[in-house]
Amino acid sequence: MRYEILKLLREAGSGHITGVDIGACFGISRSAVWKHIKELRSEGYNIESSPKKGYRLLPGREQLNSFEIMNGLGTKTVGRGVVYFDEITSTNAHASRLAAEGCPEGMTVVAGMQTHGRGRLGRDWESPRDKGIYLSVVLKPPMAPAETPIFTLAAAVAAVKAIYAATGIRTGVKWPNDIIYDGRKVSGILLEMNSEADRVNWLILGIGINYSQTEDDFPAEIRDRAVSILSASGSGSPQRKSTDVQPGRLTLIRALLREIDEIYQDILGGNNGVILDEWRKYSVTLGKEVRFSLRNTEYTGVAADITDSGSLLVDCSDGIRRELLSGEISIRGIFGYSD
Ligand code: BT5
Repeated sequence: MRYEILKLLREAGSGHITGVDIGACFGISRSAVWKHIKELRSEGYNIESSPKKGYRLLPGREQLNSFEIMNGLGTKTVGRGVVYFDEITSTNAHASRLAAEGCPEGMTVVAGMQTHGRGRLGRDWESPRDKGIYLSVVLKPPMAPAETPIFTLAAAVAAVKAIYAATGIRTGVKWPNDIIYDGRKVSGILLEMNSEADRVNWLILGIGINYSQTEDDFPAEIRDRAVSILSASGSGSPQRKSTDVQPGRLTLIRALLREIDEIYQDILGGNNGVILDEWRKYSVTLGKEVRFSLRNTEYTGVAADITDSGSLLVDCSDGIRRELLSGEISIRGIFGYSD
């Protein structure tokens, strides 16, 4: 209810609305209106009250909550339901629980911090309070498990586009799940799946974006390989449009949900080719010298292309073209691989 009142105040712009009028809109008493106003204020909304004129919403700090994320989002699937937590273990873990309980497709979990943010293969994702974006989306595509790797690449494309749309910063994708700015990781993607042998039950698409960390906010082990949006935008880099004002996390989250939604509709419509082409466009991987290990053997080669299913093709120095379905690569010049 309080967010309905907020909506009304927002629609009134710089005008006032009396408690009586608000109460009449929702069939509640003036004192009930006052209770909701107090709650909104305690959340951080700047609401002026004048005995004669009523209430008025004044500009204030950006608020992150399910209402702000969903309001007027205009997506078909993603973010149709949003739950927001100030703190959670892991948005992916919570989204999995919601999916197991039968939540609708598109349900999105967003958090202000994660105590056990997950990376791939049991690794951690550093998720300090209010300094990053931590979100997970439940998807239920009608497809086989083998077709799902495209989702990691699709999410990477969505993240690059959303970061550019919201901040003007140009990032790139490192196969399979890293978003890179200036050789450092600004965002990572974690795709988790629950499936039968031949059918996906649900996917959890988790995205973490470093938003406002300074170098000191990152643990020493990753300080030289991690970067945040704000430190990137402060660098005066030519990779940034010069006219943009600093957006908040809310703008970026909404841009991200819209991009994921759009790309999800592409996947459902069988338009993987569009996604793969965009991925190629944003790639910092293709054409580069890469190193990887396969069944305990180290290889080097040149990343040649990605396949329709999202595997990486590498022309190895022994003359053989190898296909990587998943896993890890090092790219010369990124994350300290320089030998
Ligand atoms: C990833 O794993 O990059 C996937 C990260 C996904 C995080 C999101 S946040 C919302 C959702 N809920 C979750 O619980 N997770 C998802 P991986 O490729 O395995 O990279 C992990 C490695 O990146 C770590 O071992 C560190 O070396 C490094 N790392 C950890 N935190 C980082 C950060 N904040 N920024 C940059 N690098 C980081």
